[in-house]
Amino acid sequence: QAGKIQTLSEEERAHLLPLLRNAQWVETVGRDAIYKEFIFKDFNQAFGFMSRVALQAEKMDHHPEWFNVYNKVQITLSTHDCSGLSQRDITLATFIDQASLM
Ligand code: H2B
Repeated sequence: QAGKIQTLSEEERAHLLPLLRNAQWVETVGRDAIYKEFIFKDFNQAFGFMSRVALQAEKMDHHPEWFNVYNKVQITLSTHDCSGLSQRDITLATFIDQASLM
């Protein structure tokens, strides 16, 4: 219905999930979410990346679940408002991949 965020349809998943997999995002087991691990040169690079993602997440009002140790950042994306994967996760994943290359 209009105005309410929806999980991705089967058709959208069939199209999008292979693209995400190519970009090293994987579907999580037991939960409708996607996951990716990023490795940087050092903590400074990792935290610079996290800062770029944080500003965009706040702009989108869509926030990652993430875990950082030194140069490693593990990210899970899912939409709490619909208890699953939505277009917002795809949009944020695309931004995150770009931000990881800067
Ligand atoms: N982030 C994520 N990942 N999923 C959400 O459903 C979500 C969010 N909802 N950030 C937003 C905030 C909502 O709780 C606020 C009230 O707009």
